[in-house]
Formats: sequence, C-alpha cells, structure tokens
Amino acid sequence: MTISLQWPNTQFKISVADAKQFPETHLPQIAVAGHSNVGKSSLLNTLFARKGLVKTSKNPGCTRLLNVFEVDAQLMVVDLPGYGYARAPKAEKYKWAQLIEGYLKSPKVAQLVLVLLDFRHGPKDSDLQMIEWLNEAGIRWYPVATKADKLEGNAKRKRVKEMFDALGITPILTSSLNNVGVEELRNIIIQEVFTAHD
Ligand SMILES: Nc1nc2c(ncn2[C@@H]2O[C@H](COP(=O)(O)OP(=O)(O)OP(=O)(O)O)[C@@H](O)[C@H]2O)c(=O)[nH]1
Ligand SMILES: [Mg+2]
Repeated sequence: MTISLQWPNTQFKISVADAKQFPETHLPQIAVAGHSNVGKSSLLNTLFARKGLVKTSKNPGCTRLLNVFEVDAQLMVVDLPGYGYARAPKAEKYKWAQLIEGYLKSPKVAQLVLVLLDFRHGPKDSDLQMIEWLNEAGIRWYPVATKADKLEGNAKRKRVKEMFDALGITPILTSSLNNVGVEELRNIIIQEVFTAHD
C-alpha cells in the first residue's frame, strides 16, 4: 500500500496539559522533541505547508502544552514543549519535563520521535540525554537538524561529521526558512511510521 499524506490537510486537534488527557486514537503518531527554541513549531508549519498553524516565537519556552495535530485523517503529530530552557522557573521546567515524560511513557505513545537538533550548535548534553532516555524506553527516534540555513561550506561539513560522531547516524538537514530537507523528512516519516518494524 502506498501512503500519500496530504500534509496541508492538517488540523489542530487539542492542547493538553497532562498526558492523561491525550485523545483516544487508533491513528499512528509521531512526536517532535528538542531543545527550547530549536525550531520544532516552525518545522511543523513547514512540514504541514500551513504557515501559522503552529504557534512559534523567538522567545524560548513558547510551547508549554502537548499540541496535537492530525494529518489528513491518517497520522497524529505531537508538538512537545522544549527541554533545556535554562531561564524558565524551576517549577515550570519540572512541569514540562513531567509532561514530556508522561506522554512518552503513556500507552498512547508515539511510534517515532523526531529529535530536533540546532545545526548551529551540534548536539547538547540534554539532547544526548533525551536520546539515551528514548533508547532505554525502546522508542524509535530520528535526528533532524534545524536551521541548516545557518552554516555553509566547511563549517557545514564539520558540523555534519560532529553530529554523526555523536549520534551514530547523520541527521536530515532542514530549514524552515528555505524548505530544505522537508520533502526528505516527509518521506522518512512515511517510511518509519507506515512500514512494519520488528
Ligand atoms: N534561520 C532559521 N531560523 C529558524 C528556523 N526555524 C525556526 N527558526 C527561528 O527560531 C525561533 C524559534 O522557533 P520555534 O519554531 O518557535 O521553536 P520551538 O522549538 O518550537 O520553541 P519552543 O516552543 O519555545 O520550545 C524563531 O525565531 C524562528 O523564526 C530555520 O530553519 N532557520
Ligand atoms: Mg514550539
């Protein structure tokens, strides 16, 4: 069966502050995780080809709930709050961490987590911790570099190598500014979610 998702046929479903409120669904789902301000919400707008559907901000900590979207009645996509936002109050950080962990541990869990990494900086400790946690939880993940428009030439090659060395896999390079890598990302999602895995 060939899956053809109409990405612009994406609907916002619900925002939840607790994984227990996550809607009942039989649809497969993916989640987007990453450092605060890495560009999760921007990338989703680009992926969905729906400017403004997902709220973005230049200030970190914009997404504070689990925002759930449904693509073409075939796939659920969850925009997670960012982790590692150093200036957030401790109680808030704790709440977000609980929310992310609660969702990833819930029975309605994502089949695939896209781990977004800022191409300007390379993987941070918090990214590596997230990946370790996903490995321990047995949740599949795929690395996606954001803001790839920020580096060119040698700096770009060096960063790709650094990311490969840290992750053991080369991330897809994407940019929400010029749409680079978005088609490749759509293909990866379809392949990872709708193809049987042992
Ligand atoms: N140059 C460049 N800037 C980007 C790109 N993607 C996002 N940004 C900028 O990065 C900032 C953060 O983007 P968001 O999409 O809100 O980031 P987020 O990861 O959802 O942030 P939180 O919800 O706070 O965790 C905004 O100022 C965006 O315009 C990109 O591909 N290239
Ligand atoms: Mg966001």
